[in-house]
Amino acid sequence: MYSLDDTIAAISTPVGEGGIGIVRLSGPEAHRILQDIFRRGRKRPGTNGLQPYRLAYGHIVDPENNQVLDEVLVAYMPAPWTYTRQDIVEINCHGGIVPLRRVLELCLRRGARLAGPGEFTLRAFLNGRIDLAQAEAVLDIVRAKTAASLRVAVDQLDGRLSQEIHQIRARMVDVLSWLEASVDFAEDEIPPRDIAPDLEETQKSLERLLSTADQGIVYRQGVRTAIVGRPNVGKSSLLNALLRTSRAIVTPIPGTTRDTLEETLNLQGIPLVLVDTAGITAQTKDVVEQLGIERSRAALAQADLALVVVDGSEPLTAADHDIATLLNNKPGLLVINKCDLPVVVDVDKFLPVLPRVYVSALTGEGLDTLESAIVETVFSGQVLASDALLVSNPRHKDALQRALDHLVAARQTQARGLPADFVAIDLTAAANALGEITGETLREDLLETIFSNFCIGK
Ligand SMILES: Nc1nc2c(ncn2[C@@H]2O[C@H](COP(=O)(O)OP(=O)(O)O)[C@@H](O)[C@H]2O)c(=O)[nH]1
Ligand SMILES: [Mg+2]
Repeated sequence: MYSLDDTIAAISTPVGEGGIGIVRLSGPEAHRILQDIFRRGRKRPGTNGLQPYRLAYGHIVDPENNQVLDEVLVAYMPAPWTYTRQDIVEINCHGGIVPLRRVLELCLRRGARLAGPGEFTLRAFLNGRIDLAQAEAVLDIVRAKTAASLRVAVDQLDGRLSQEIHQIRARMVDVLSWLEASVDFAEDEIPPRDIAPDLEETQKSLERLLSTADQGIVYRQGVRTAIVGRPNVGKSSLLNALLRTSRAIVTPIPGTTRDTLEETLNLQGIPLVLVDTAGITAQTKDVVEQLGIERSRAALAQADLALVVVDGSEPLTAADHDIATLLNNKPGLLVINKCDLPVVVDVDKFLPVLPRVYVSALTGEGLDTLESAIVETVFSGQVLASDALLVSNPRHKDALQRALDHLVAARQTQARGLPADFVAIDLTAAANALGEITGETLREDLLETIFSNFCIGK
């Protein structure tokens, strides 16, 4: 898959009907293939007079039977100033499935190979235009759910994270080269150096980056939030109130919601994936409702956060307590709904103890407080400045954590006065872990997993 010598082709726009759709080619044969299939008006066959980086109008024609496949605009972008640093051709077709497929098939018949998932971006990485963290940012930009998620991803594509990682790693490598010299040469041959401050400051830098990861990951991945509670407490009403739409069906009849329902809410930049669930009760004989309850339990198990809704106008019931036991230490908020009515519920009896918020899904009272309470819980009370560099990818967090562990080990080894080669072993491991983030330390299996998440054509 990682050969750079063949020419790859793919439909780079989403499949479906649209104004335009783009077939993209990258590789040494891209221009020749374009020459085979492009007609620039009747008098000027082929790509004659085609200017690089300019759109040109014409038709895609099958040279075997002279059949016109589509009326197009094409751009020819010669290496190295392109996305992949190879020759790139983009063919802007009409955005229907059939014209795009036929143009793509023609490119394949003329010698291109269908691109694998993310292969254009992979080539950009392998040709050194972007590093691994930047390649991952491309996918994050495509998938960004809120302006805040987009900001974090654009920062990463810009290389802010990579630079920081690169600097920390360069300092480690610098210490390493001194350590290795001190093993190889006699004491009077190399200048003495106290590496303790280097190690200490490197540790601080790693810890600082790591401390941003939880917030960054929230912006990138969102927070799955299950709205749970017994029937008729107002779960669906709460979902609608938070979304400010009437997305879920609300009735006074218990058991209205039979299936889980998902909607994403932008909560101060956090993509909050709200999951409305069927009311959990022990007694129902209705098969459909019973299945719904199974799904509710599953939704709760998969959620990052639970909004446990109780009816403030009624005493707690056995079903409320059942739900409490399902929580299982999951972060949660106790939402006391219907506070427009006289509050009679005794929430002190609700265990575990959760932060409480009084709301009325009917009047909207308390919704602001609920939203702030959610942000507070998600970020454990500490929100970083909006321009802070955030680590947003769990893979990066994991690599940073391993780098930190090895670095701490290196410091301990050094503090115990063990020989330089022992310190060097730990420090090498730390530098390697860090290098995995940018791809400076290359692992083939990593490339597989990262790029398999991309769509074809990216
Ligand atoms: N007074 C009052 N009634 C509410 C409130 N929220 C929901 N309800 C009513 O409670 C009933 C059940 O609401 P629903 O959202 O379907 O509850 P669910 O079964 O938990 O999803 C409906 O008649 C709603 O109009 C509220 O805040 N105040
Ligand atoms: Mg409901």
